[in-house]
Amino acid sequence: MKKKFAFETLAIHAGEQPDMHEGASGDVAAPIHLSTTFARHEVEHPTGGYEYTRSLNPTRFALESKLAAIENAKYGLAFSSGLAAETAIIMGLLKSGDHVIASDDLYGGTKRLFNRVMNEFGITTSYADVMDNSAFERSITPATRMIWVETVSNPLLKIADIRGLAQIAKRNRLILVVDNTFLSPYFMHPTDIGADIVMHSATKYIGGHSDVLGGVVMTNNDALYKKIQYYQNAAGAVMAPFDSYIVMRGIKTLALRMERHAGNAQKVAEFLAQHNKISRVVYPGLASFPQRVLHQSQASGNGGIITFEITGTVDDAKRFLSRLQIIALAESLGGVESLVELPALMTHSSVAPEERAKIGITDTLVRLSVGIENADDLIGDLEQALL
Ligand code: P1T
Repeated sequence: MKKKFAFETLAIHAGEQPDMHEGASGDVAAPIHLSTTFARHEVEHPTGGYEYTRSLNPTRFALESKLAAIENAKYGLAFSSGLAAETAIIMGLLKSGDHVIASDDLYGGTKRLFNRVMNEFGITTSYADVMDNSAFERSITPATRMIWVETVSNPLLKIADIRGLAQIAKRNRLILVVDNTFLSPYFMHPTDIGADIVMHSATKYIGGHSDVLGGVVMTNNDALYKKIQYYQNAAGAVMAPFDSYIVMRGIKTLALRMERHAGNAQKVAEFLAQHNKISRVVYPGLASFPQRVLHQSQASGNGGIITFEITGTVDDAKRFLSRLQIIALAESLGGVESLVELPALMTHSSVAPEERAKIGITDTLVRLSVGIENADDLIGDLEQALL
């Protein structure tokens, strides 16, 4: 499909135009091809290029085409989880002895993958303050091959300067990888402003309904794509056909959902900012957000995640969380339903306590994923739990 169409149109149509050939059924929604293998007339000629679902599956390929279109990129790849996508990028592109510089504030599972798994294979990682580009530059060694950042970061919502980091990456021949899970392709295209690779946990906004696990990778670079695709087939953590269909279905409403997530989050953040039991609110849509200018220079919206500090002790924070009635106390984010969690004891518990303290993940820091329910109902729920 041509790239001239707007995001909303591509999200619905890219990758799945109805098959109108004589004898075809003309499905408007792409069919789910569950077959693991594909018959051929002759040994050397697979029908339509399909051989075996791990290598290529029509439903996954439809999703991968849609992903490329909505990122304005050349290629898309779909994996069985966000961490499977991360593993494919790292293992597909790096080798033992290579070094990665990652931002200090990352999803706990990503840090665990770098520190406890990749480290065992000889791929080492050092961490730099994502708000200081020169810290990345200072960390470069002769072995450095990759820079890895999240925009917006999990859970402290720090903004990585993608254009600045892209220049550093280019000067030093490094691959810049951006995990854009928190904004989704609707609010930002890192590949348009210099990222070599963008990845997402599709389990979050892209899927959008907390009912499918997935990870996606988009790039414009032919060589990087070929290596990651080779690894996808060789190691095998592909997204299943049924899951590919569910993710495609989620993408069709991504624009609508992201508008509502951000609109609700703005109202909830403003409510929290004036509440006397909340000492600090971090949300890119608030005037108090320290990196507002940088954020606005590279993204078109603020997303649906808010982090805030409850006054008092960790027990006060726990009491608040267990009093909520609509907002579920659960890990994950980006679904239609609001979710809340305590990063220090939940999503980031695998990060060492002294490291958490250093980057600012306190025991009373709460992360709220604002869903698309009625904003006043959400504010009412927070208000009664804060009493
Ligand atoms: O859970 P999975 O689909 O494997 O994705 C991992 C991942 C990668 N990147 C970011 C920014 C993420 O937030 C995640 C997963 N995060 C959570 C489960 C969470 O509650 O933060």
